[in-house]
Amino acid sequence: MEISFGKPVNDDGLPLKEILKIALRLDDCSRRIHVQEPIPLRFRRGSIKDRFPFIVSAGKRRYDGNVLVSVTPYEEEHFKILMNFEDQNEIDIWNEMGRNRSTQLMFNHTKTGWMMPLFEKLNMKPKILQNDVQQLLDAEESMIQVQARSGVPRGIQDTFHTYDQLTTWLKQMASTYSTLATLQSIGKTYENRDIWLLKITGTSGSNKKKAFLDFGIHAREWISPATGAYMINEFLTTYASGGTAKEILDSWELHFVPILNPDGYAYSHSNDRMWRKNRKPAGSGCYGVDLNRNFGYQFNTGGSSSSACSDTFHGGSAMSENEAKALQNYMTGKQWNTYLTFHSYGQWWFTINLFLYFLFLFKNWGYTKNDPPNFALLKAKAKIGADAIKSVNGRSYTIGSSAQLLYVASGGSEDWTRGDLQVLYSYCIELPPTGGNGFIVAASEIKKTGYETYVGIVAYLKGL
Ligand code: 0X9
Ligand code: ZN
Repeated sequence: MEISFGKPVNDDGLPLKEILKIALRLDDCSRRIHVQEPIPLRFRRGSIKDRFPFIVSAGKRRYDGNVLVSVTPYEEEHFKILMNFEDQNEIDIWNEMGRNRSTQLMFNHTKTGWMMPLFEKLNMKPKILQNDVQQLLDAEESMIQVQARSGVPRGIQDTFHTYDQLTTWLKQMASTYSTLATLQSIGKTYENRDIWLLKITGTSGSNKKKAFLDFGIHAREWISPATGAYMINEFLTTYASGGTAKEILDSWELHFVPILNPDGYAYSHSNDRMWRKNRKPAGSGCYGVDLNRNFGYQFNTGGSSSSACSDTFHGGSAMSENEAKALQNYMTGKQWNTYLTFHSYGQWWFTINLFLYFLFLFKNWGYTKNDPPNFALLKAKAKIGADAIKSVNGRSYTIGSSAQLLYVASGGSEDWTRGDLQVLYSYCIELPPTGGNGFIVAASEIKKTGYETYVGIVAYLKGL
């Protein structure tokens, strides 16, 4: 990598050389495993609001003047720069990074003066996609408000609902369809919310297979719980008329957790639309553990952070979080035929990443030729689902291991269900879109994504 160091370009007058030193921390090539020392305070960037969001919790956090930028990392240093910027809360990485793939980042426009030239110098092809993320959030908020005021009774598929609304709806569904559905709380969050599990199965059939499906492990990925609710609704309301729902429910028990991260989800509605983690105090005045880095298989072996303020903070120890423990308590000791965890965004159907440990041993960061065990079989089963999804609206999913396709990330739930619970068909599905406005999607997406995903999952289950 050749970089020429020019005059100071950032708004604090730090020379580019200094910025790069902080960004790269090349001596700390294991940053995603252990961050040895905290970043010195004087190098920490962002406003007080950025660093201590709890101080301004009275209103919703605003993203005025935040730009959404795409960059394309293609070598190890690029990933390190992005991950270190994220650790220092300089940027918010919206979707997973992948070599030679465009990654979307959000940061305050006051940083564009040094950030954009830096990315240019590194040939990462920076491009501003949105000048003001707050405008997207305002549009989303007014869409929800308009629907709330319209007086038209809103179905579960018409808008994005809060945790409380979804709770009420789940209770109603469990009572309306009491022969098919059972609602239970599988644990309490730090803020004492219930983690709901709705078990759905038909009134006929025996020796049923078991599927576990969870949604909303990451708070801001709103299309995920909405898709979960769509599927629950579809199965329950169409069972009586026979056909697909009956065929599936008479041979399967479907165990749905529609919101695996209730505190984070509630917070993303009330305080900060861009919140990702849960809400347990994490230390250093920061909140939240990335639940998808907290699971206990190959915990903390790459792609997660030990910094409490990071969006990928893995937590104090494996399975330290109530949400992960709730899943563990419920799932352990039962025989599962498949585990599916739904995120957004990117249109990926990820298999497990069980070879991460070897990546760690050989410091072969991010990429490997090794395949997870049974890779061909896993991809073949995923393809049945992905093909069915595509048949509905033409949207394609890419199938493969996320560490091979994109970048390492350890402590994910699907690696744990495969590694610890031996659930062979464990997958992580990243719902639409592929890019665009990322987490901020139109309410009409709920029906579109919901239906195609329902069709895909039905086909996938039939194929198992
Ligand atoms: O980074 C994640 O946790 C997931 N992507 S997201 O943008 N929704 O946050 C991908 C997880 C893939 N699975 C594992 N790496 N285990
Ligand atoms: Zn996610």
